[in-house]
Parts: sequence; structure tokens; C-alpha cells
Amino acid sequence: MAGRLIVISNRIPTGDPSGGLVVALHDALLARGGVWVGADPDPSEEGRECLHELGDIPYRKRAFRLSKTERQNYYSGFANSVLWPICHRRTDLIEIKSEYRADYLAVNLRLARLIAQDLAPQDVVWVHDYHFLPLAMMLRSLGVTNRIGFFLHIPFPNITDLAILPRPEDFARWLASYNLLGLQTRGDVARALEMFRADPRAEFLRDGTVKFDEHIVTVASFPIGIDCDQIEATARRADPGPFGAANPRELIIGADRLDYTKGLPHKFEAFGRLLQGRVDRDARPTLLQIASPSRADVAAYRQITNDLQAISGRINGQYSELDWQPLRFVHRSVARDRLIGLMRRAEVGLVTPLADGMNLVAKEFVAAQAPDNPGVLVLSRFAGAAEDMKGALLINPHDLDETAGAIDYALAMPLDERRKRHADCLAVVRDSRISVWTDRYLARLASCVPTLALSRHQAASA
Ligand code: GDG
Repeated sequence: MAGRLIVISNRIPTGDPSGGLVVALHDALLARGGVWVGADPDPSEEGRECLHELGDIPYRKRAFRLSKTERQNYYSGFANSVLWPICHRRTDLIEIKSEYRADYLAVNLRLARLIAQDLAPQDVVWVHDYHFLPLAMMLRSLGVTNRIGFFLHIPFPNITDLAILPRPEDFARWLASYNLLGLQTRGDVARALEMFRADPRAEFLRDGTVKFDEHIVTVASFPIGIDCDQIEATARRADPGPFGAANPRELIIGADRLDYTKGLPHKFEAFGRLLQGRVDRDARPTLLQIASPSRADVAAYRQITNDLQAISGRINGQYSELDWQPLRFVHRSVARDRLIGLMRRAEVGLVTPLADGMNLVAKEFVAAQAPDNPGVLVLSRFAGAAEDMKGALLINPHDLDETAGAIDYALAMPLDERRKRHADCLAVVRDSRISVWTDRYLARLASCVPTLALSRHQAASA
């Protein structure tokens, strides 16, 4: 595929690339050349109409400015208080305001104009995530016929939840303007196709693509992965660091952004259930929950933080001993190498989202284990990762007894079974490694029906 790669994502990394997706996109941009466009983290009333250059690297990074009001309405508002809860089946938390939607569309239109000015005919555009759903439709309205791909990192919403969106009929039109709609799982693809099937404007062509008005979109799953070689290497040399006097014998680890989708209250309560039901009173399992702060300007995130402090206080108050604090709730971000070291040190990785696009922590935990003496992954069946990771102990996080039972089983699991389950999970993690994911996505995008050749394709499929 000739032409530059134009990547659009909400955040553009500053400094050296780190983290799987960032490195993978960085590598793809290095290989092909191109531009990485994202929002400037500093809101400003100045310079709203320009993309400014960041850094001096073989490809360009360009940041677009948001005013404080736009950041509030487009980012905290429509993206994180409307789309995020809808996609994660938390419609009770949705906050609809007309200015949210207006600024979401305005920011996307401004971005589309800025991108269109700079596009060459062979360039390929790859848009990431729910902040930019209408971008392709807007680029098309400006006459752009380049290949444009979209990848949704979060779950595709249920059709009934979609109806809660203001002007729900826009959603299908936004997505149909892309050449390739990439989703995390086969379940997501099924929900997207259900949406198109229910829409009288959509028609299924014989090759499985969807024709919607004058557009043809391919819908497919691309389960995202991690840089497993790098994590395995880090885990071999990483040091979990000191624990203080109470060095846990049985360590259960959780590491999540502090988000209401991650099922953290359920995780804490299930751990409390485990402590309550202990037969061996000398057993002293410790749950270490690292929760990196996230979106503190949205009320639902402040609420969940307060809830977690209350639950962890109650559980510790009930079960702590002089030399043992069963639940350690660390509400801050931990250095990457140390986090990987803690994962390797842990007997159990506990991942309990109520809804999650993929969940990379589950994959990182597997990659961080010593294959000859691995820990056990306890994984919510509502994480995208559960669709393929059948070697994990799959749980329903709403069922506290089931989760407590799975942790108990994991802590007592014989070495043979641990090795077998870990090998099964590691094979899945390696198959979906991030470099393969990027290549697969871009190759599929290159093979999609180009927007210009529409009438010929229609004739062939009729
Ligand atoms: C979205 C989707 C999808 C966590 N705490 C610390 C830390 N982390 C790192 C983890 C992991 C990343 O953050 C979190 O990734 P997840 O996939 O678990 O979750 P989201 O942030 O919600 O990501 C998700 C993903 O996009 C990719 O498509 O899988 O479903 O929601 O890498 O290790 N990293 C450091 N310190 C921490 O304290 N350094």
C-alpha cells in the first residue's frame, strides 16, 4: 500500500514511545512515513484553527487545540459521559446535553477540515476510538475519497442502548462512511451487524460488506494485543520492589484505570467474601489493587473513588491483623517495569470488568509469568480478552461467590494445571501480538473496496 499513514487518536504520545499500541503505531509510522494527529493536552483559547507540529522525528506529530469549553463538552461530555457509558452498558450514567453533541460535531468537523487540507491522494487514514466516530463522514462531505479505517477500542453498544443516543440514527451513518470498521471481538461484530440489519438504509452485499447509501463498509474483528516479547523480557529482569514488613505470601494483583467499567467494587467485595469463607484462618491472601487515576472531572469517576475507599476501609477494618493488611488499594499510577515485576510476583491476576473492549492487563499478566511456575489469571467473561483466553478461570464478576471460589481455586491450583492453563493463554497472547495486529488491520484496509470504485463493486455484487 503506497502513500503515507495518517493516524488520528485522542492522545498523541510525547517523549519516547512506550506501551504496546503507541509503539506499534510509532513503528507503522516509521515504516511508511506519515502524520500522527491528536488533541493537545493543554486546552487554550488560542490557535484553535491550526495543527501545530510536535517533536522532530521521521514522521510528524500534529496536535489540534481544544478550548476549555470544547474539552468539557466534546471530551468529558459527549465522549466520556455519553458514548463511553452507552458502549459499556451503563446507560444509567449517561448525561445528555445539547452542547455536548454540538461541540463533539464541531470539533470533529474542524479536525476533518484540517486533515483534508493536508491529504495526498494515496494517503491512508486510520482513526482510533469513540472520540472521532463522525470523522469519516465529515471527510467524505469535504470530497475525501482516500481509504479511511476506524478501530473501536471499546465494546460495540447493544442496539437497545444505542437508542438512548441523541439522534441514534446518526451512529450507523457515521460508521458506514469508513471503508473498514475494526472491532475487538466477534461479539462486537455481531452487534454491529445487528445494527445495520435493523436499519432500512443498509443492504448486505454478497461478500459480507454492508452498503449504506453510497458507501460500502467492511466490518471485522481485530483483537488487540501487546508487545509480548518486550513484556516477557521486562518480567524476567523486573523487580517488584519492597513490600514493607508484611511481605504477602499469597499475592493477588489487580491493575486498572480507576473506571466504573472495571468492576472494582465487585472485585473488592468478592475478595471480602473469600476472607469471610476462609477455612484456614492462617491463610493470609493479599489483594494489591493498583488503580491509576482517570477522568476525575467526570462525576461518576469521583463517586466510584469514594465507594472504593469506603469498601476497602470496611474490609481492612474487618480482617486486618497487626502484621497483615489484606487489601491494599493504591490509587496512583506505578512505573511500568515495577508493575510488570508485581505481575510476575503475584500468584493470581484478578481482572473483573463488567464490560471491556479487550483488557490488556489480562494479556500483560499472562506474558509476565514465569512459564515453569506461572500464576493464574481469573478473568471476567465480559472482557473482550475472554473470547479467546479459555485457559483463564472465567468468572461472572456480578457473582461474588463465583469470583471468590475462583480465587480460592487459583491459589490452590496444582503446578501441572497452572502450566497447562498458562501455556494455552500465552499462545493466544502471542497470536494477537500488537505488531501482527497493526499489520493485519492495515492489510485488510488496503484490500477494502475503495470509495471511488463503488459503482463497479456494486455491479459485481448485484
Ligand atoms: C481501552 C479499552 C482495550 C494500568 N495501570 C497502570 C498502567 N496500566 C496500563 C496497563 C495497560 C493499560 O494501562 C490499560 O489498558 P486496558 O486495556 O486494560 O484498559 P483501557 O485503558 O480501558 O483501554 C480496553 C484498550 O483500550 C486497547 O484497545 O483493551 O478494553 O477500554 O497497558 O498495564 N501502566 C502503568 N502504571 C499503572 O499504574 N505504567
